Amino acid sequence: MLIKESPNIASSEITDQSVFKARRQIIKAAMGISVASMLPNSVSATDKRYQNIPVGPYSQDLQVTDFEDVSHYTNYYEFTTNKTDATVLAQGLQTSPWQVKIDGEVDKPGIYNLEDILKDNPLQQRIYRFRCVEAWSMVVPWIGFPLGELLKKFQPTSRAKFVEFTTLYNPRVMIGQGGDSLPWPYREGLRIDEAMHPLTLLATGMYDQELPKQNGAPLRLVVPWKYGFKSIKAIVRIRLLESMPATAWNQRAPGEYGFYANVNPEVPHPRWSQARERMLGASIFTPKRRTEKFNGYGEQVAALYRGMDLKKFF
Ligand SMILES: Nc1nc2c(c(=O)[nH]1)N[C@H]1C(S)=C(S)[C@@H](COP(=O)(O)O)O[C@H]1N2
Ligand SMILES: [Mo]
Repeated sequence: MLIKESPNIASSEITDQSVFKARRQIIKAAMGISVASMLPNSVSATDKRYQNIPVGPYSQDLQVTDFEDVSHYTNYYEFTTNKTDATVLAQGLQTSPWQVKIDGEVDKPGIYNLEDILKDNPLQQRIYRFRCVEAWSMVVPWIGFPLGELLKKFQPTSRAKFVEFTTLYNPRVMIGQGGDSLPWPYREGLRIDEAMHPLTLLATGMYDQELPKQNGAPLRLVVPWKYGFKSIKAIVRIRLLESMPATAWNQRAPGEYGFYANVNPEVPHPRWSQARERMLGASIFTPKRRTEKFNGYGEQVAALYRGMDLKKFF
């Protein structure tokens, strides 16, 4: 049973990716200008563009990965375990209107319209590195706001020690939810100090536009020092808890995916090394990048884990 794609087959993935790109170009050429121009719009570019979004703190001056690579190679098991098919399948998801339930250990629980949440939380752009546990990585200009700012508005109680996030459950549209690749709905969690950390974002966009559906529209988490599976997509519920929540990947394979999941090149995944990463869009001749501890954000976050055995808390 496939649990997660091992980078051992990365070369065939790369081939798939370049074949896919070439195929798209051929399709576009064959269809002529008018229909071809509709193709990228329907699956990647969205109609809502963001303008003049200020650059927020912690944004890094890095060369970003091509939008085409980020939006055509996604992990979205609610639709499929196939990274390129998710691009098309996710288009069936209706992302507006959208509501988010905020409950548990907060003084102001409720069901809030995303529109209203956005009125109170001004957007910023942050360029961050993103590292998947499958040993590929990218650099993405996210648009979003700090999760901590949002949480403060709902006034967590003194018992709030963890935050649980839940993805939409709608197997009629999210056809992968009819299968058992993961326990549904997808759930993730953070410790409260991780959630309040100013690096942690809720994103609504990337590359000056709304998030493409396959990248987690209309609202996803971005935790840049943790493996990508923590960055849950299409969030419908945020619940504050006194005890550590169960998470989908940990339930699926507890020996492989821990709750903390901090990027750590020194701790291999049981089935492959985490020492290096393939950067999306890089040619197959480009050497892999050396993975950094905490994905390069150690200066900001290492103190959160003082006293913990990082070898154990993978
Ligand atoms: N709901 C949900 N969130 C998810 C996933 C998923 O399958 N479902 N995949 C995770 C994994 S494994 C990764 S690496 C990132 C990928 O984000 P991207 O597809 O935008 O690159 O999303 C994460 N969030
Ligand atoms: Mo991932």
